[in-house]
Amino acid sequence: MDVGFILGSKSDLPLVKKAGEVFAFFGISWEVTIASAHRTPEDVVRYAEGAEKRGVKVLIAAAGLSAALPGVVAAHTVLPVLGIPVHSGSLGGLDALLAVTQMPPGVPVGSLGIDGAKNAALLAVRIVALARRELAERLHEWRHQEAENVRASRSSLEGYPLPPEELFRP
Ligand code: RP5
Repeated sequence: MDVGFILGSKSDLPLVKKAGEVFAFFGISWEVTIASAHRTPEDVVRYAEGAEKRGVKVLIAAAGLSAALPGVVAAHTVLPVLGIPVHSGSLGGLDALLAVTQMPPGVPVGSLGIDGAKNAALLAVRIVALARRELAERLHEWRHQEAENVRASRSSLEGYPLPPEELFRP
């Protein structure tokens, strides 16, 4: 199992779709569960403690409001933990962003942006790719394709004043 994805609530489920698309593209094996740092703390601890032994390489934890989940997971494992603050509540995810980012020294969580599930998945792929050559090659191809997509999008600028073409030649 490459990646374990933990959601603080069923209401965080839409984030999984974006990550799942990335994992499917790169052929990453993953699983997803719902466990809350505040409502089912024992389940969070059991899952985090067991992940390394089960062969999970990276954990992703997504939670909103006073988002303790990524930090609690990181406190119970030595696996890399990526935290996704979820857009929710009166503060629109700012509370979760601060909670996920401001971890005490010694308990690291790699915080993504608010609702940053796609980047969390891509970062997880990069981590897994450190030990998998074919995956690293696929990441290179993917990055190249992304650049080509941006270049191709310039054709939509027809009718606008454009800078000289040679500025963009290698
Ligand atoms: C957090 O509180 C969850 O991660 C969710 O983002 C937020 C709201 O949860 P629900 O009240 O929708 O279950 O624990």
